[in-house]
Amino acid sequence: MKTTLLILKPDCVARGYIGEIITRLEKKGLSVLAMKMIMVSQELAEQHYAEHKGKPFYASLIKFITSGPVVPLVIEGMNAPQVCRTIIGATRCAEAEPGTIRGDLGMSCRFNLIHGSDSDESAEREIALWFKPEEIMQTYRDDYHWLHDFEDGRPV
Ligand code: DAT
Ligand code: MG
Repeated sequence: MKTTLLILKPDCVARGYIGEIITRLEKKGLSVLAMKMIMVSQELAEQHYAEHKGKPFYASLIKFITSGPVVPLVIEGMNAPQVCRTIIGATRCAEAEPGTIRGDLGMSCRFNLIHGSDSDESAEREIALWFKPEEIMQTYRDDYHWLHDFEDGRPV
């Protein structure tokens, strides 16, 4: 089991899709271990998007993510960072596969509804940035045996 950081962005919150997205995550078999609604400070936005500093879209990205309430989530599940990226879809919503969050719910690149950590390492860094350890709950789902099947220690 791994954890990842997702952020429901200001467009997602403003369009009333908090429930829709959390429902998709829960139905897939992922667990919400932490969740809150906050306004993002300039400092947190800059730390979170440090890898994009200097790119042409950086300033507008920071302006957007600090423009309204967001809902950061810590999500747990088997290979959670990778599985969540698959569920989220391609960065540009207009090009994202149908069935993905971005493919089903958006058209924009900047207003693409949701952030998901892009690797196990990013997930670890981003979770520490957005949540205190005491804000993160323990595993609680009781359907593990229906979601996962192993043979010789490997998932099948
Ligand atoms: P992702 O969110 O799929 O990991 P990313 O890390 O490459 O995408 O970029 C971070 C965010 O920046 C992305 O969700 C939307 C915005 N963005 C990326 N490329 C952009 C571009 N060419 N023009 C405008 N915004 C862009
Ligand atoms: Mg990214």
